[in-house]
Amino acid sequence: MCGIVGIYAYSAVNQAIYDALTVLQHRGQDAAGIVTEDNGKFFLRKSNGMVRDIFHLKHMKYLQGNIGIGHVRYPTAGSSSSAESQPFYVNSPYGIMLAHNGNLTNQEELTEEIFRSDLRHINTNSDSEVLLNILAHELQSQKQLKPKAKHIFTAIEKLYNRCNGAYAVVAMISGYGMVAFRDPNGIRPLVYGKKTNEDGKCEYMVASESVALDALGFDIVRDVAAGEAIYIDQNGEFHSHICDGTRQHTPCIFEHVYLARPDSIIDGSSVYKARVRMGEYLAQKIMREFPKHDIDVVIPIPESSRPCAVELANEMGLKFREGFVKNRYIGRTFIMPGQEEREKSVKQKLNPIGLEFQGKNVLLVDDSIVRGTTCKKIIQMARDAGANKVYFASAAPPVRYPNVYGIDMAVQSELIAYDRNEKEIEIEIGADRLFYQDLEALIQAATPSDEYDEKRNFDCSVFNGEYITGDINEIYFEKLKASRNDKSKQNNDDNGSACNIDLYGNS
Ligand code: PIN
Repeated sequence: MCGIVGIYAYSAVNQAIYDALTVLQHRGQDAAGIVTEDNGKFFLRKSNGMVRDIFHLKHMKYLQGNIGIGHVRYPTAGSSSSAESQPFYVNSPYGIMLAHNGNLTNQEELTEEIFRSDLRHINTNSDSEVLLNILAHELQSQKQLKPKAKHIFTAIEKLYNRCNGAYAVVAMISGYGMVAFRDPNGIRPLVYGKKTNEDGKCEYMVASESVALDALGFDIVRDVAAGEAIYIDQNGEFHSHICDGTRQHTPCIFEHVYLARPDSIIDGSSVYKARVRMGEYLAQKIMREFPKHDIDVVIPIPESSRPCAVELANEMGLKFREGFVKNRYIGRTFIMPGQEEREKSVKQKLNPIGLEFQGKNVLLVDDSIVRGTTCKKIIQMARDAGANKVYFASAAPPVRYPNVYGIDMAVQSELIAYDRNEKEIEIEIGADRLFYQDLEALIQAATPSDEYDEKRNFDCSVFNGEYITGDINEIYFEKLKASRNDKSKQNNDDNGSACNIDLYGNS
């Protein structure tokens, strides 16, 4: 999972992109980068770490120009080495910089193809470098010294024919403006907006989540459609084109479960509202399955489960209490590479308030259960704090399949729900009783109110194993396993070259 942003303005964009990246920081805390363009030159600063630690005053001064893109990363494919932080650069044609959120599912074939047919060399394990080189090749094959919107859209059409998987992309073409596009299934989110500056000129912003546009004072225009590309040319003219309108729009439902900020609206659906509804539906299920329950109090596991837990308590007529305090200065455990790091940080991250647990039957609510290691520890924490019975509710259904569309979750064997039924999971995590949301209810929760009677399509592959791109098979899973288990990540990290990059030498 990553966050991307692009801004086309008429004054310096460095601060605005920095600010947008801090708003998108929850989408990745592993690395960040900003590139701006001024007078045909790119200015790049990227490194491992949090946004606030990477960009110092000297870097900000260096990032000159009125157009720029930015990226926050959690690694999905390849390693977490800083050499693979984004944006990526290719010098031909024109000079292109690209930032990407998602995952190409045919990266290996494409890397081979790029080398053999396009005579291009890929120097990292990153699928974003592959994507950039395909874009570059398809632009080059238009053979235009001065490309127009139609040439850019044709290149993206060809890219869609070659690239499978999930990708929300923002790119800058030196001297020719900014491009953004979303994969034909629109799996990863992308939204754009505009604002009029003091001189009456229209400035544009594109980002992974609408909250970044809100924070920067841009009016949201709409989500980029599945298979659509938008292009703001060198004169500030806006162009858009559906480059592939043939496929089903299936946005990732996990954005609503946990990834996105609650104050974002994705494809017309409020993330906050979806989480509230998850609480409502989960409460109804608990009341159906456990009519004579003895729950005293509902306690959220902060942060993302809170709207769900509040509504769940409300619907069941139960007390809602804050039983855990979260140390907000520690990163999200889910997006921390390495099991050891994740486990260690649970204790440092959450501390129980004893009096909310002593002698009570508590219902803990979390957004999801993935590996189950964190929730097992939290249940034990509740018992140690004096709880009588500990019930557990997950706002999402059991996660049984790996994510191949840009969320670096876990390999299948590391998922607690892999080859376990709900009773076995309940025993494994040590809960007195476990409740999971039904998938139908989750889909309904994430469907915007005005489409409430229709069925919206989502990518629910982690819950139902249905991969919309149609190219996922056992061989793919085997390769994923090799690249994704914690051990191989550790090796990759160790081998990653240290690399703080300022494109023109200003380290
Ligand atoms: C909470 C995010 N959320 C917490 C991610 C833990 C699964 N985990 C998914 C629960 S927050 S486990 O948004 O960072 O606050 O099931 O793998 O143990």
